[in-house]
Amino acid sequence: MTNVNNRKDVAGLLTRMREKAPLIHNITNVVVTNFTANGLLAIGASPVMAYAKEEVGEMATVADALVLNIGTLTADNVESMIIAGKAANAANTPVILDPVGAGATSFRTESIQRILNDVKISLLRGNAAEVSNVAGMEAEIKGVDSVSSLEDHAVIAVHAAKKIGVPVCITGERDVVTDGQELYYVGNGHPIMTKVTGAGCLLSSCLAAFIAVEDDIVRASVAGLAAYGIAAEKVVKSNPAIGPGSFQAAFLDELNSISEEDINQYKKIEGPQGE
Ligand code: ATP
Ligand code: TZP
Ligand code: MG
Ligand code: MG
Repeated sequence: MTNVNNRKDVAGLLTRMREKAPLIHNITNVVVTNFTANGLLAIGASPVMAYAKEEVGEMATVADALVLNIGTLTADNVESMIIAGKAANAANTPVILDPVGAGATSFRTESIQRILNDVKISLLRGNAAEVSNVAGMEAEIKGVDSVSSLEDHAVIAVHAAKKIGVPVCITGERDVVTDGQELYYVGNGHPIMTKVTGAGCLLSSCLAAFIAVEDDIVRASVAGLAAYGIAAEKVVKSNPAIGPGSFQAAFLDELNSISEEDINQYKKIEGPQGE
């Protein structure tokens, strides 16, 4: 596999993404719609939100990546996601799935399974509990004292990737990405990101932008995670007392200005090839 720790490989993907300014079709939740569109613009991609059954197939076909996010799911949206996902599959457009709140209600759990049955996804990105639910691992992880330890995240991610048959990214204090064989950790980021709703949803859409220009899903995800986390770190470094409201605005500014040099200097990536 390509050495993702190679400076040019990881940082260079940011430039490649910006040169293409990939069109990212989002079927996402009502909480994060504006933040997601602005964040994609800031990092250098082109956002579009389209939900109607009458148009999602066409939109997914012309898009460079499709993001399915179940945060505020409706029965209509599930149908739209499946139509869009099938069209994306037919057009070889990568599909990124963010299973927000999977397991919280049976509607979410069942809808995710319907989507996975009908649509071939390229990356599943969520928190540890969501990924465990999607992979049907809740019973298996029940007796475990804590499912939040970093080791647990790696075990859950590998198990889920093997079970679902697609690369998986679990985020948190340290992010994990795996295709079920190789596993990478990305340590960039800052706890203040948990105080901004949509930090995870926007991340999924930003990862879609990187995946739109790189077929190696794990490598694209590692690059996107590092860029995203470093942008947050830079905000706090320049204003250590910043609160969530100002952080949200400053984070968009930093996504806009983050450079290859920043990634080379600050990336915290651990993987099979070492750092
Ligand atoms: P949740 O529903 O658990 O809030 P989420 O979908 O919002 O999940 P997160 O896991 O919060 O997604 O990840 C969003 C971003 O925040 C990622 O870039 C991740 O690295 C970063 N992040 C989350 N928690 C921390 C933390 N404690 N320290 C550093 N970075 C973090
Ligand atoms: N409720 C439904 S979707 C949503 C909330 C609060 C946003 C979730 O965003 P994230 O990125 O998973 O924190
Ligand atoms: Mg969050
Ligand atoms: Mg989330």
